Amino acid sequence: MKKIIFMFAIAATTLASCNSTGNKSTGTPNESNGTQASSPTDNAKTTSGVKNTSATKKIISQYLHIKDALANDNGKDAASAAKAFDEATGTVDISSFNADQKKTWVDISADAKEMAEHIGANPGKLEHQREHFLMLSKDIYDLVKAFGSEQVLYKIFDSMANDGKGAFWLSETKEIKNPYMGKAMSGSGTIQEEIK
Ligand SMILES: [Cu+2]
Repeated sequence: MKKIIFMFAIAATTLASCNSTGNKSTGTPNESNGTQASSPTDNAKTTSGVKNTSATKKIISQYLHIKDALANDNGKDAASAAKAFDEATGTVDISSFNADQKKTWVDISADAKEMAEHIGANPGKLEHQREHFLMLSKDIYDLVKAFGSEQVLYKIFDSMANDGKGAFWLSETKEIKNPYMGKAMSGSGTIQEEIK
């Protein structure tokens, strides 16, 4: 019972911080995430040579569900996929990770989990979900770079997304269905990288 109360407290805090930073949320989290995002990738690339694709498989598949839901302007489906994503982060078995992978996992998963919680808690706010999806995409990119991916993924960039600042997402297909623009500008974006 104590645990349940504690979890509610965390959920409440998350929601409160989400609402209170409503105006700032485009600027501040993006910047802080940007600086975090580059270093784990570089570390992982140079130090953790071993691939571990099975560990991150479930997470990537839920990420792709969120992506599809946002491309279809479906905030409800995005929220339920984000909840599944959040649950999947808790089931990852880190016992086979080497020290560098463990560190990378701890750094990335905590941030990714937070982004997923915000997406899950805001089914009626597509734009807000998209702001968090942008940061989640950076996390997943870093994750895939560090642990590999069982399926080929494409990094797709759209210069118009994120209020013209540009944003990328990861996709399992070359077909461009923009999760930031939704149906209004579905085909906007170019493939930047193929990740195997
Ligand atoms: Cu939020």
